[in-house]
Amino acid sequence: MTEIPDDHPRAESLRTRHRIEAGVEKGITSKQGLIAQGRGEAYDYLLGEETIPSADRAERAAAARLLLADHAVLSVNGNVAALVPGEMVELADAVGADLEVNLFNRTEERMAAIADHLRDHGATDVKGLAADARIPGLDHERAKVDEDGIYDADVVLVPLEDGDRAEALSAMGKTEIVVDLNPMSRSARVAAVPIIDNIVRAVPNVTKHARELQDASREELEAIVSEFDREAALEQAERAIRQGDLD
Ligand code: PTJ
Repeated sequence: MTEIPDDHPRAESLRTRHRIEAGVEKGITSKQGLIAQGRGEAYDYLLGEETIPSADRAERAAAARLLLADHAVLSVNGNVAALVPGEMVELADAVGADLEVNLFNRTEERMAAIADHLRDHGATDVKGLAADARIPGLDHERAKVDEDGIYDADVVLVPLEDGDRAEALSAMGKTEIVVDLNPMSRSARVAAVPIIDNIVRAVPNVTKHARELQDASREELEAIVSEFDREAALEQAERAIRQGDLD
């Protein structure tokens, strides 16, 4: 693998690509995950590869929402496991959430490889392998969830999937926090808190906000959640993408 010099203008983006490639080689990420990353990269390029102010507000609202949850679950797919395994474990610890593997291209081998990978990064309990409950109204593999995990959760973090699971979870009455660089994706559009940012920046920033809010009262957390304007967040991201200058 070619060494990427730190002063390369696209160093971060190239390193992220390599992490996805390594995920495919390890049997963690699906080949479709390479395509998904390419799609995400294009939006990120137009966003200036930075966390725009509306995304930072969404990340703070997400931290508050996770801290308020009775039972929060962070869903992990093959791209998330390749890009931010340790960061997801840290976020789960910071907000007292469970981690659950949930795959579109589900195989027992990939499920086990991702669970092991998360444990190698410090996770103690990884859900998703029991698959003893189903999300109603979905007829593909993403419907398979753990009864004491996503099925029971009141708040679910759903990163990187443009799909119908987000709609089905919302129909179950769950509060969804979505991380997706595409503000027009269906998942971002149904989310209570859509985070339009690269997952590699978003997850550590949600954790940072959660640590800052650790001692905040319920009222303060509720105020942060209710002041967050999801429509404005989607609109501001779309405007940044459409009008961004490419200097
Ligand atoms: O691991 P599996 O089997 O569950 O499959 C996972 C993928 C990602 C392959 C599957 O969910 C998929 O095909 O997703 P889509 O439909 O391509 O949607 C992925 C969404 O995530 C797109 O809207 C991308 O813009 C967005 N995205 C891709 N990379 C990133 C991202 N958003 C944030 N950060 C990224 N790094």
